[in-house]
Amino acid sequence: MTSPADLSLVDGEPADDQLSDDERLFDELIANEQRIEPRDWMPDAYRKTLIRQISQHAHSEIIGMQPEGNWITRAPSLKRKAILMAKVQDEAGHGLYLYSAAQTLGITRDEMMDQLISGKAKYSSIFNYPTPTWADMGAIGWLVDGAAICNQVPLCRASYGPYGRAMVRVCKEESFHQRQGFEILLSLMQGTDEQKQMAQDAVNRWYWPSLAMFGPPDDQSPNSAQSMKWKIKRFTNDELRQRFVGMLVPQAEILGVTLPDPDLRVDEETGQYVIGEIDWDEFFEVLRGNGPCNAERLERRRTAHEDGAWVREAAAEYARKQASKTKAAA
Ligand code: BYC
Repeated sequence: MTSPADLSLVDGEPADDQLSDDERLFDELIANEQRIEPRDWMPDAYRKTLIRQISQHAHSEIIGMQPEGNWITRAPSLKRKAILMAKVQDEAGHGLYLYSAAQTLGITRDEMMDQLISGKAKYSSIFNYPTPTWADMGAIGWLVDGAAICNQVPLCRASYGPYGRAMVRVCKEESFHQRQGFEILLSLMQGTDEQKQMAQDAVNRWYWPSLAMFGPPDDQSPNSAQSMKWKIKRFTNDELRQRFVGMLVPQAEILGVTLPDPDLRVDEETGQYVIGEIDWDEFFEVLRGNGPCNAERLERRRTAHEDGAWVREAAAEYARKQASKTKAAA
């Protein structure tokens, strides 16, 4: 039998007079561009979506340290080494803010770490590609951090307070990262023919994966519509991808590199860039764990986690002793 509650469902949403006070307040805060804070009531699905997105984002930062970490010992000068080390440390910091933001939603750091090292959690597809040359450091900074900025600047306005606030600092640092990548490529493009070729080759390898980084096309993005209603996401995956290409084209001209898309053109009617076909089969294969470096990245993370066990034990023991000293003094 159909209940009165079912009858009042319009497009799957309860009628206004059936919302609880909590739900009404939540909806009002979202509608008025105000922030949801950790102690506020929120729908379970909102909480779950945020835990999913923020923890995946944190994992991406942590796994994302590896492709560049690969070049710290081989950077071409002391200055380049110092800059690269600072950048990789920034990524670690981003991971930590984001794990802390996710913890405010009720998941523990240990649970998130287990999800990552057991291979259950997703992290950005982009970090499953190799970095065989120094020019990859330039291409990652320019393309991957560039894509990250495009995606993350709107996240500074995410409706969940701790996530939006974490993004403000992250974005400032990402913009330094993007410039350092651009500058590496610019130096190579002003160098020998071999260096120019190395830069172009890195751009050729990172360009398409960086476009795929924005996520599946809108008609295959199951989470976008709801996340936009909740004002977690402010733009769709395709909108951000489009914006990114628009940002790259003039920069590629300054660099003197070619974007490896023969179909790239501006649509005269809309003024928008039209891009060639992204290889979505490759993207979904990487998500299934079958990218060129998925196994290596997870194995490295697992080893680092095991090697760090003594630090966690020592910190926990220290905290335990401090707590018992404080208790004894009270
Ligand atoms: N890779 O419905 P959709 C950095 C998944 S690190 C893997 O569109 P949503 C940096 C998606 O999770 C910055 N998985 O999802 C670090 C979903 O699966 P589940 C990384 C992807 O959430 C070091 C399914 O596909 N940035 O900058 O609405 C060095 C369907 O997708 C990907 C972030 O994490 C992908 N690329 O939108 C240098 C940004 N794309 O969970 C640089 C924060 C999609 O349903 N995240 N999937 O099983 C977001 O903005 C959104 O989560 C996404 C996806 C746009 C990525």
